[in-house]
Amino acid sequence: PAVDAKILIVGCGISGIGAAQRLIQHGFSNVRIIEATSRSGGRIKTGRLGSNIVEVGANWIHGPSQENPVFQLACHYQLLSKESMSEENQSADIGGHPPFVPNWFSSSGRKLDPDVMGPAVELFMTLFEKCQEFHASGEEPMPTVGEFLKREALRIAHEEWEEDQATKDLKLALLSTMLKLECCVSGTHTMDDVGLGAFGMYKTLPGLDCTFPGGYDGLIKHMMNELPADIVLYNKPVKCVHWNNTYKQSSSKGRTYPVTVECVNGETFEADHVIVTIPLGYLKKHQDTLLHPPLPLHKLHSIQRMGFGTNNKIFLEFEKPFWSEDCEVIYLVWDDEPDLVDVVSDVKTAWIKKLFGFTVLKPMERFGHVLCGWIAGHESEYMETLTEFEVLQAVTQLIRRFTGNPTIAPKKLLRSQWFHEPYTYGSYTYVAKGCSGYDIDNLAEPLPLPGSNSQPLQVMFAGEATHRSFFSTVHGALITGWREADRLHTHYTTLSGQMISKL
Ligand code: 6YU
Repeated sequence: PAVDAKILIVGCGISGIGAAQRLIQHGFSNVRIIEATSRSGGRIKTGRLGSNIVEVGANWIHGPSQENPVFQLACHYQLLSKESMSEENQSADIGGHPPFVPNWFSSSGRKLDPDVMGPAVELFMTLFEKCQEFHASGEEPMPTVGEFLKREALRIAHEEWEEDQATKDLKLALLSTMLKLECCVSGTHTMDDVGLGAFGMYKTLPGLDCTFPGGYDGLIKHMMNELPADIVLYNKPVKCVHWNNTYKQSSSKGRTYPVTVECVNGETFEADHVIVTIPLGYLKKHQDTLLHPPLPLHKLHSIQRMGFGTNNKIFLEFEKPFWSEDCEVIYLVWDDEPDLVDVVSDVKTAWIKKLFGFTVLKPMERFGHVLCGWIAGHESEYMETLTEFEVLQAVTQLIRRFTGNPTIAPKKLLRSQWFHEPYTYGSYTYVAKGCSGYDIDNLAEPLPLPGSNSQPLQVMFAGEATHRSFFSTVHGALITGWREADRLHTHYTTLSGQMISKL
């Protein structure tokens, strides 16, 4: 390979770090990462709630088993518990939905009966799995996941449920809660925005989802330690990537480079190749100015079509638990929602109704009594505009109402604000209504397009949004970084092969 090729990576999230690591392994020595913020890790962001380590961004290794490169690295760096690494955990195939032990509370302040609620959850899961099958079968009975789930759930409830109306309504209200949960999983405002036919493109890997006891950022630290110390230029937001020799620099001496990266502060960096790992949320916002010449139309359209939504967390610490000892997830069921809704009618007054419930941070010996509330969509984006105190008040009121206990008061709160992160603009990618795998391929396609006479692979694209089946995950992002590094390696190996054969 031409080890002196000058390569710039924009963004120091896991995909950018992965790309740098792989390029260096391939023998490229002229590699730099340009990062807008003062830290590496991007959407992997470990924070603190008092003395507790909490994940503001990515939470789990989804599908921790041998095929998952994040799991492999985490094992290599010894960052996981023995239990997470056990054969038993690796072989558990749970289709992306960990079997959490639930507690259900209703808005009238009652704890709900698991025997009554359980079958409603099972129905939801069965329908949800059905949604994932349409991709392979090629049919799409409805345009979106939300519409399909609602139609089928209401039909089955009407035809098969035999309880009294009040119990039926409560079970349907639980399905509204489940829809709100799926909004968090998919990172969307409503499941009515998620395309049904493409939904099954997302692939789950075997393994019981696990966390990093010392924080997800331990993975970032270990990976960064293996890179040259000065590889990252921090606090340098990139304004524009000029390609095809369109940036004329008076100071250019010696050889010329096809690409110039221009930062917001006016600094410029020249390169043979640039790997852009910027999140889709940022690309959507700056799609017209981030590249010069601008992105080709089909790429722009795919950026517009793909979905990128917000999912936020609200961590709360309590003196003592109001949930049962074995409880792993708390569902909040609104009595007045039997019509399967996953959006609120008035965001300003009712945003809190979008919070589906809480996961319990375990083990208790380490965390004490800490819950993580989950909220997606426009309601979540509105929550970000409120003060921490206002959020605390709203959540306290909510918990008091659902438990019927007017004295419960969280001790501490920490929430994420991913929509207001200027270099992310949301949480992660979903396949919106009308999207297909081709949109993801378009996003990942390097510039210039095939058939052009100019120098190939000037601008390349990595990041979670560019992986067909693992979008929205850390392992997906990592694989795309490696993919682009390998693409350059293959390019130069082929080139040198051609030169040798000419000699
Ligand atoms: C996972 C999980 N997880 C929760 C929440 C969030 C995410 N994910 P990065 O953004 O990291 O890096 C880009 C860098 O570029 C960044 O540093 C920027 O500052 C920089 N940059 C931007 N603009 C720039 C500019 N102009 N100039 C210079 N630099 C610039 N993933 O595996 N497990 O539990 C979760 C979760 C709240 C926000 C997650 C999870 C997603 C991952 O965090 C994310 O994909 C990667 O970190 C992205 O890395 P990257 O390098 O691409 O970008 C069936 C079905 C449905 C499908 N959905 C399945 C559900 C699975 C998703 N679950 C997620 C859930 C949680 C809870």
